[in-house]
Amino acid sequence: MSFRRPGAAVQTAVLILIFALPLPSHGGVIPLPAKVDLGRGWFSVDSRAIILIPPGDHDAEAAAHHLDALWTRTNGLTLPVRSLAARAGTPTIEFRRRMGFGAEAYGIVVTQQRITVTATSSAGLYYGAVTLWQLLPPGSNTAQIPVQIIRDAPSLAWRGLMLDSSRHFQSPSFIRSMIDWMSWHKLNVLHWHLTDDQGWRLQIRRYPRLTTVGAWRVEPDGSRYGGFYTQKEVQDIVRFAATRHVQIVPEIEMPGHASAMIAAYPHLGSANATSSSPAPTVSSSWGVHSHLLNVEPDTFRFLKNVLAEVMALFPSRAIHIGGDETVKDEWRNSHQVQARCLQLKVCDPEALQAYFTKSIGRYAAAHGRRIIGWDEILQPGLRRDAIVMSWHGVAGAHAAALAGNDAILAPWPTLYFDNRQSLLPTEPTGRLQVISLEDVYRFEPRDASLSARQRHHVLGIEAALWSEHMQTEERVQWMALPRAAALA
Ligand code: TNX
Repeated sequence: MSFRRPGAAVQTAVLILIFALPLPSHGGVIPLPAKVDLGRGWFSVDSRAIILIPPGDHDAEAAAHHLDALWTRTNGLTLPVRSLAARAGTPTIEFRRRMGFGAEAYGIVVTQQRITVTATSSAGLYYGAVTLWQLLPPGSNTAQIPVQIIRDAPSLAWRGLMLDSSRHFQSPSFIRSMIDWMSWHKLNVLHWHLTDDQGWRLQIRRYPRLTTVGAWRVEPDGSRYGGFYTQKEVQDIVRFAATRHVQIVPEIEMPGHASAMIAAYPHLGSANATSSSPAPTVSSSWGVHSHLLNVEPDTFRFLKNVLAEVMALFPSRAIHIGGDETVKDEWRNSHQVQARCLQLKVCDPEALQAYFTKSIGRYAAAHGRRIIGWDEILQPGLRRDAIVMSWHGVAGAHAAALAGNDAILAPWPTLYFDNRQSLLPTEPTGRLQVISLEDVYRFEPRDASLSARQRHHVLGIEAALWSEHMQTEERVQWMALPRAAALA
């Protein structure tokens, strides 16, 4: 698939936002650092400056080269990266490692002679570099950064964006560019929605039909639409994301939103074997579909084999198993499912979903992972290590926190970036509701009604790019920015 890198457009969006918003003395950094103390005077950056790193510190070296690459791109400024101090009087930008900073925290001290970026972790050094990049106004290769002291650490650990690659497919190079600009905003989780009714997008070696069949649909005009990521492509993306301190959390939807999986392997479905309704195909329409996986031991074996390959590809501790919008009619009407429920003594369809979640959760835990699901998984008996992603507003997250489960706020409509941003005619077609930049910026993730301990269970926030109405990569980017900056 041919593809034009959207780098320039994103960069422009980031820069317009940084320099056009009349915010207080933040130095142009998004997100606003936790603490900025401005002093007097300036550090002049020009081509005589050097970047100094501790000898043999690969994380500092990576952060330094990243800063250099960004300044080269936006300012035409390329500085030497060295591990030996230069002659007295050489303007120096130093990366330094020191204990005592939090997991993603860093400090920057700007004096007239020297800039020092200090952190304990690799992510902290990286975020220090990103902040420093943004402190220099773009466009010129000689510029001044005000004397100041910055102390920064994120207030939430999970700062996510969800990308739906099922309804529409995006190229690996687009995914990489998205990871890049996410990291410039210090967003750190890409939740990758890889399977749904309209397409299965991840190569699974053991079950090739998932992609030979499940990745392709016939559109209403008769054309074939689809695509998938090979394991090699995924490995490359995961490796790239690690260099940007972005964790990729894969989502494999079950037991609903599974038409593509069932189209590829019909024995996984629950449609009544004797019914005249045809087996599901990979869907070419939107909305909630009725097809559910069945609850046979064979189906769980299949899912576990799939998850084994997923876990081998994605080091993320959290694995998303969907769980949303499971209309239970097929389960109620299927002889096979009913027979199995009698054996299991779980005949209430809601309880059957809880059984489903429990089986998969146990498997994930046995492999050192924890499941995440949409808030429908919050049912009696949910494992304590399961994470609840609240999309029915924030209620699901609060219920989860009260129950002692970790939770993520991903509420419709505010963090649903498939909603349009304005009523301007330049807005794409799609959802009618308007969620503006300001609406997103004003979203308040802290709920005063939760106790400190309950609040501790709210890991963070996530915005969703559901792609039914985002046919192209440019459209995904349009819908994501600048609202992702407000999210950050
Ligand atoms: C609901 S939110 C869904 C998605 C759709 C989205 C927008 C959620 C967990 N499920 O399948 O894409 O609405 O239409």
